[in-house]
Amino acid sequence: MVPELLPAQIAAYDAWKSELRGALARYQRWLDDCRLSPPDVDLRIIDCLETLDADRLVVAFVGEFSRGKTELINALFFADYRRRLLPTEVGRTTMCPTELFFDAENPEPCLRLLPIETRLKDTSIAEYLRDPLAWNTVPLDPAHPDRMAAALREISRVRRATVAEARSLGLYDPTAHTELERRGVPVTHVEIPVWRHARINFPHPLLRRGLVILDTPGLNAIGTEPELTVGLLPKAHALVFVLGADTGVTRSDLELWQNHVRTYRYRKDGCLAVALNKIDSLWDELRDEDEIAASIEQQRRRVAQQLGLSPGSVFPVSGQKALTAKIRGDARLLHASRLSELESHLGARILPARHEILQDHVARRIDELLAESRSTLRARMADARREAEELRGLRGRSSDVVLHLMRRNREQQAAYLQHVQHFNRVRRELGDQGRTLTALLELETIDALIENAAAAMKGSWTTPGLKRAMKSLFDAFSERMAGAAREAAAVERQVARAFEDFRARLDCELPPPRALRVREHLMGLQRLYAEAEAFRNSLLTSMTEQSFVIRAFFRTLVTAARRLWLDAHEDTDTWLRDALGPLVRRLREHKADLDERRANLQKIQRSRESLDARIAEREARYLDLEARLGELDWIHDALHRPLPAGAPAAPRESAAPADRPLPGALAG
Ligand SMILES: Nc1nc2c(ncn2[C@@H]2O[C@H](COP(=O)(O)OP(=O)(O)OP(=O)(O)O)[C@@H](O)[C@H]2O)c(=O)[nH]1
Ligand SMILES: [Mg+2]
Repeated sequence: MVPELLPAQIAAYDAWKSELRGALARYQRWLDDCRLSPPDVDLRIIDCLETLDADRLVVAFVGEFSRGKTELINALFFADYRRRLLPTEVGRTTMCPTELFFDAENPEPCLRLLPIETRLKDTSIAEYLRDPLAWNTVPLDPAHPDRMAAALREISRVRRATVAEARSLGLYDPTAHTELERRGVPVTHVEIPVWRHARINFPHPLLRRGLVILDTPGLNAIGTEPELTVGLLPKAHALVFVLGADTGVTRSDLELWQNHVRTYRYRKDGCLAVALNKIDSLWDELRDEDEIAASIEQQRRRVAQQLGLSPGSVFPVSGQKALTAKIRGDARLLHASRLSELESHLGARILPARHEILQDHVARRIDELLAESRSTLRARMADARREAEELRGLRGRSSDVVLHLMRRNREQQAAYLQHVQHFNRVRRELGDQGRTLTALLELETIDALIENAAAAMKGSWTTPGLKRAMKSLFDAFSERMAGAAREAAAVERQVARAFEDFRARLDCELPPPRALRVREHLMGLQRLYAEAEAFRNSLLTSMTEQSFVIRAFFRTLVTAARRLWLDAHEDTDTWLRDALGPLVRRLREHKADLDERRANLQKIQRSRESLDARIAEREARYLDLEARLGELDWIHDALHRPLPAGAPAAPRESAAPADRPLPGALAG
């Protein structure tokens, strides 16, 4: 069997995610053992575990029709079925955007198809996802690839429609018929796709590991389905733009590149590759290998120049020969197909980037918790040490000293009551400022803005009018979110001051306050805005039914912006609820420590024998806490571990102390 590069790398990435899951589970146990898991901490860990489970690696294929996108997908990912799984043919084949994935919660293999007529309704594809009845479902049988391939032919289905119907669906392109009309041939009917969107769910090993493949139809159809340009393509972690070596860069290839692909280059978390497919069309038995290689190289340079890229981003390949080679186990043909160059580029670019993003997301959120756990433990250690020292000082001293310590304890208890009063004041002030902040993020005000914009759009059927309405809506969004970000910064400063104050009052370590994420949401909104901008500009060149497209696009964008708003509101609410949590918890521990010390002093006053036992118990507690602190380092390291090299799965760096018994029970 010929080696499979990308699958091995995806497996290594998946193994790394399992390790991360293990470290999180271990932290959960650690928190339970130390009686240190307030509900919001548990929620945050669960949220990180969900992020890991939901993590997908989305690879999208874009290009004009018949360049070989689907054939490349067959060769890169599904050659193990030993046949052509997805339909490919001369001419237009993939008639609607097609997603391939595995959903562990609904594991029944099936093909689900959304009828094209749904374009007439005001419902987005994202909303249709929640409505299973809107889709036609065809069961699939992965045990019989032949039957499965036959069922998947449905993706290519087309039907005849009147021009009026095509127009109402936003699928009529008058430029396609100018020639006929010029000759006086009336166009009454056109061919349209039967389906608007296809979702293929089946348990292929790669899809099980979180790979999602997005195949798109060619012929600029991509511009007529706004959910592709706003929803699906920007979410892809890798975008493969497919060209044909037999056709070179045609005008329509260039249009597609300029309108929908080019901007993807500037994304720091994405990988863009250009596949110059069908290089076998340049193979020629009358020429020697060097000559063929030189002409492929020449084509590659020309393509790179036309797209304004370096030649290194263009990958000459033959999807069809690669598929044949993999099916037949022909290593020479596979080598000649040059598939592995494209594969290793994708693997080397997407997986480390994905690793970094996920690690950043999970590790950063858990690092905040780890910092809090660490400072809680250090504060507990300081308490234990302070008491042990105090008690050691009692050895051989008169009972006056005990009385003196008890007096001091009383003073500290009185000071504690003052701390609590001060804390309540701080909490009230934060509550007031927090309400101002959440009011700025209220969804109702956003919905009112949306309604106004929708009314303005209904009133203006011209494309510039629609575009203006969209722009002013997004300007209003950004302005409001920027106001919220300013307010958030003020609230954060208030909390930081309170922490500083309590650090001095209690003479103890406190974690740094957690960060509020409104600025991130503002950035998310700005990204959405930039996508809208690019989309508006791209429409200047396209001749499809513009108002239809813009309205659909508007719906998609508005849904995304509302989601962002909702997230910002929810995040802020959660943050406000627990911003002072570390202070409450420290105050509680401080009080418990004072009470325990008073009880100890009373016992010692009654019987001096208990003194040594107390001291020993405090010292043991200190050592126990120290061991637990060490465990946090292991958890931290596991969360920050680099991505293991590709296959074969890298050996584990160090044995997890999970195998070691935990230190003895601790009274928290
Ligand atoms: N010679 C040659 N033909 C290829 C190659 N890759 C694909 N083809 C053929 O080109 C035709 C189109 O391939 P598809 O994979 O259907 O192309 P597509 O880009 O998915 O096209 P649409 O689905 O219509 O957008 C089919 O007949 C394929 O067999 C290749 O590397 N070499
Ligand atoms: Mg196709």
